[in-house]
Amino acid sequence: MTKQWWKESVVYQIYPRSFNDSNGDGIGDIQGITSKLDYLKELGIDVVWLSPVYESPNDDNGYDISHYQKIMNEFGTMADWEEMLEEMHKRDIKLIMDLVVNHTSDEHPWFIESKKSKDNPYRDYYIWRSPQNGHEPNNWESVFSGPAWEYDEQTGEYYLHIFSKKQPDLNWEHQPLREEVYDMMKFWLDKGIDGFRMDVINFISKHPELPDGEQGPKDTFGDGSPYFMNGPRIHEFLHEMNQEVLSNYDVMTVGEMPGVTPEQAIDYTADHRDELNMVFTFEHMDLDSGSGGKWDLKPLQLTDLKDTLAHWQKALESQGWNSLYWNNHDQPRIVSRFGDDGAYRVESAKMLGTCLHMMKGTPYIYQGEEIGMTNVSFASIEDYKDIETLNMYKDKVEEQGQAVEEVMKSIHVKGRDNARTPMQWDASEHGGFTTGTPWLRVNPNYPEINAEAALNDPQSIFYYYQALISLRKQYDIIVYGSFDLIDRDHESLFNYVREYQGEKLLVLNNFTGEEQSYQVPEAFIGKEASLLISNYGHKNVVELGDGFLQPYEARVYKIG
Ligand code: TEU
Ligand code: CA
Repeated sequence: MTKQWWKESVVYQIYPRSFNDSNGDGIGDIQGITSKLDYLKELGIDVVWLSPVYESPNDDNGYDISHYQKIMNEFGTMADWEEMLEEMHKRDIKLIMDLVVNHTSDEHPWFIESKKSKDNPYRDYYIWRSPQNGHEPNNWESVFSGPAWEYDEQTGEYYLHIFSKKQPDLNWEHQPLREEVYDMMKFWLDKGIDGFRMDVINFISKHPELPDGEQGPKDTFGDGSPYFMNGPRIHEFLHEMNQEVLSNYDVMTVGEMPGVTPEQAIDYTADHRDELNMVFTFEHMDLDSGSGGKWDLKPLQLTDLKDTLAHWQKALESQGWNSLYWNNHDQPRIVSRFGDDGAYRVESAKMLGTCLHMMKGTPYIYQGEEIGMTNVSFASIEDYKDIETLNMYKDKVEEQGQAVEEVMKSIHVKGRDNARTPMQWDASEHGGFTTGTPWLRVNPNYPEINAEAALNDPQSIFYYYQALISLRKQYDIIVYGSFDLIDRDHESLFNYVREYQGEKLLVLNNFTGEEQSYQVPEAFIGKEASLLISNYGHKNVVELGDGFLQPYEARVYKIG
């Protein structure tokens, strides 16, 4: 088996619409990415995960694809894409593309054909059902509010859309559809890409009867997720994809899997399963949501975060592989969410980076995380663009009559546009992202928080992330060492130990703005330790003993 290079890699996610605009139309583009590859090389990342750049009407900013093998006009041309890939590979940066095959856009030619008639050859590429008592075939809710079914007058049937009504779900039970997906994957792999991130890939197998979900007496909809996540043929489909396509290339794959558990993740990622290399879990991203879902705000309990991440570390310690992330284009900015985007923004961003990057698994950095970009709080819903947010606002404020202030508070804390405000390159207008009018307003803190300022500050979060990445290259214990949580009950510290071939790491993270005392584990007391990294710049060699951590302080000691 070829070396599993993705176990030693650090991945950087680019959301192309918001990364860098090269032609002044206010929309990020591929040439804009190519012009920033030296910046990424300086950071030290190994792989870029590029969110979708395929043709799309942008109902969900490219996650609604109308042609899988054409580049979206706003982003540039196939020649631009080929040049970007060549320039990445010249810099020894690999590229994984976003594979969105649970659904297409309703403007995809397959769907345009499928809805023409019940006996159209493409009918079974999608999931159509007859009305039930004149209503939707079941009680499922869309992730983007409202029913998960849309009625089509022409053929008198409903089609399923777990996401927006412009994102009809593909029918993976239909083998010709699966073959078309595999051909498309080979098209991109034969162009030289190095793998795929797979969008909600554990949704492609649904319960064949599509039964009603559990519905409380006050609920408008039922919970369909047990029937559209991790369905009965999911492993068969992923193994078929692996055998038909992936196993013929030296690539990495990561499956985005809402609702997946660590135990299920073993079946998706263990080597002998020949399915995927790793998965994105959502468990740690749901810990600050109440029973009403993501918009129902709940303070994070650090012990919950420790239990969740430690569970994933232990479950996949000897089989399968973890992906490690705090941020992506769907999640609010971590320094605002689990850190402090005020007085301790820099310290807490560095601490959060330490806590994640010293764990076992492949770390993912989302654009702007490396300079400590924060959430945004636009006053008016008019300033927000994300379909998930706009649909929720319409549903809660306009249809349910909820208070605007309350709904706007949830949007400020959890809205996906927090991650999609344009990358802040410098202190010039619009943060140097565009010379035009940005498609989404830039965070007003760009004069203080931007890449140029970071590159000119030796103490910046950028150089701290650069150091974390280079430590992973230097010490196999970080990549391959065991993981053991310590001080589990401590409400403020997230401390853990790594061990490998006689070496040990002691990783200390203060998740609060107060000074905290800590006790050194038995095995470390009195031992001479080198300080690999600290966000308060301490001295290098110490004799370990109990001590104190400053607000949001992180330290990594190595013994042996
Ligand atoms: O996200 C899947 C998904 O479930 C997310 O929508 C997540 O639950 C929600 O955004 C949390 O707020 C993937 C893509 O990452 C997302 O951008 C797409 O909108 C979605 O699938 C549909 O393709
Ligand atoms: Ca542009």
